[in-house]
Amino acid sequence: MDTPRVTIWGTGTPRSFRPLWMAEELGIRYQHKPIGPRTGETQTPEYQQLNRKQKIPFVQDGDVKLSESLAICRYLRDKYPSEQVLKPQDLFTKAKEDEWCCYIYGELDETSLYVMRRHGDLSMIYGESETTVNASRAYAEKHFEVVGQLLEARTYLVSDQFGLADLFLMSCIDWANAYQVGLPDNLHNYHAHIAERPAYMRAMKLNYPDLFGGD
Ligand SMILES: N[C@@H](CCC(=O)N[C@@H](CS)C(=O)NCC(=O)O)C(=O)O
Repeated sequence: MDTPRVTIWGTGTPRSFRPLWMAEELGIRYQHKPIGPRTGETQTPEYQQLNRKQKIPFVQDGDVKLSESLAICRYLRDKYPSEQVLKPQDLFTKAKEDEWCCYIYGELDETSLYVMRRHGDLSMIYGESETTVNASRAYAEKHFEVVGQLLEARTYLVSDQFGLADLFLMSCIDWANAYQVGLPDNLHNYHAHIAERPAYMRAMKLNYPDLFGGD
């Protein structure tokens, strides 16, 4: 079989999980390069040629080279659409999806969970601060409440189909569970329902092989 056109770099983090899950949902043929953060693999001259930011995830599709998990997932979804994943068609649905993705990425990922990571797990680099970790946990809980309230009346975040915003929220719920962030009950139910998707489990095994016996 010929080499797949799409290559996805990255493993082991909620950010690297997202493109893998999206690719699995869409049924794309791709090559996975499971390089991890802070292993030296993002600092090699070859990788820096691809991504000056020295970060994962990263995707190459022919001439297209992309970093940023949200940009990558949206690109893959739009380039290789599948009935498995919502592809908003009208301006309103596009705007609502954008709103939820920005909120989840900005408030849950970057402002809360990653700050907890920086001053918890990565405190040898960024400095230890229990105060910051606790304040970020409280901030995350406040914003998970908002999402939980919306999901009391619906199955998916946008429209009536699994989509990009759900994929991002799911990755943040996994992350929150690992960090003992308190979540509303209905978010646990939402998570359990979506986690039944076969593509989610395939991507989990690829991204967190150590949790699944290395297969
Ligand atoms: N905003 C980026 C964040 C990417 C990012 O920070 N990746 C981390 C792992 S979660 C990384 O590659 N760190 C490597 C390093 O800092 O050496 C995204 O969503 O893709």
